[in-house]
Amino acid sequence: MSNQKEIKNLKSFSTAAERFEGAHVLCPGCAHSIIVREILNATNDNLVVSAATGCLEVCTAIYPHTSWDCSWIHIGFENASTAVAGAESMHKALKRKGRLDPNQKDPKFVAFGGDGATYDIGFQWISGCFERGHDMMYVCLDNEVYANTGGQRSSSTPIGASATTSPAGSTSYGEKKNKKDMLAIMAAHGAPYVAQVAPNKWKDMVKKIQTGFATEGPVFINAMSACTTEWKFPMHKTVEASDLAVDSLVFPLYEIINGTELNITYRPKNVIPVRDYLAFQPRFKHLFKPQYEYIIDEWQKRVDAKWDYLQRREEARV
Ligand SMILES: Cc1ncc(C[n+]2csc(CCOP(=O)(O)OP(=O)(O)O)c2C)c(N)n1
Repeated sequence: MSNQKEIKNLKSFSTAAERFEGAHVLCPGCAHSIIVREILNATNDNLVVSAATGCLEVCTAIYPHTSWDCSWIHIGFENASTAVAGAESMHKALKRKGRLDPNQKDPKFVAFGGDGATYDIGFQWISGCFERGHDMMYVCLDNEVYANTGGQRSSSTPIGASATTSPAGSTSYGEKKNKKDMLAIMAAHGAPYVAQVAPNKWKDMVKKIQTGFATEGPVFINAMSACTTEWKFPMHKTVEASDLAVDSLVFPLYEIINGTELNITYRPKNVIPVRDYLAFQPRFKHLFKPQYEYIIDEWQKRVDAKWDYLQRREEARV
């Protein structure tokens, strides 16, 4: 079982013992740091953390400084998952051989990667860890772009977004493909727990992280991480961008248990149109030209259909 922190209110949560210190050079307004703080603040357990190459890693470990007040390793772009899986296996083996203090609680093993590291380049390693059933949590900081290297598209980049390798211009509306449904793919591994979270819905997020830590076996968390630099909204509007994402249902919040039981965890009182979400982010501004309006309409239809599907899955429990 995990050593869960009691969360009374936002003030007590935000001032809880810090294991992710303020000293980092992430962009002002970057959601990565909010998400990581929320995750680390959700537990009192010892942590073994790995970070794939990406914004989080380069900005939190500039030698000789570190933002991490816990065991932490930077590993290759592709294998943050296998690094903590290896540590978890070693911990198990040492325990079995009686070489660890039996009174010491087991640590939690957590890997962080961006969407480039998760949806694309590290995917086979993550899939392997989930197939082998390691007792670990993998968190994708999903900013829908390879932010650290200048904003190239990933398979998480949504259709119509202007990214440096899929730029909008006189003959292009930007990215041509729909975002990959990573949560469905990870649930299809039969993982005991997968969930989507967003930092603005912090209570929902903490609950899911605590559920994840209390779960035995591999846990996948897809965290929406609004990127002020690549989504091009003002840096003080990260929470507003995140609110628009969850209230438009572009990024619905739900969890899937054992690959089957689906629970929707946030139902907006007033669902806002997808176009309001898009209008907030200049990476989509060209979609408002008359010739590209159809992309917004199609997007709205997809969001409606997905929401309908999620609700039917929730009722059917399959
Ligand atoms: C195998 C490999 N390919 C490419 C790179 C170069 N690289 C380093 S960080 C990065 C972008 C990371 O993007 P993402 O995983 O989405 O995380 P973000 O920076 O957006 O948080 C790239 C392409 C690398 N270090 N290793």
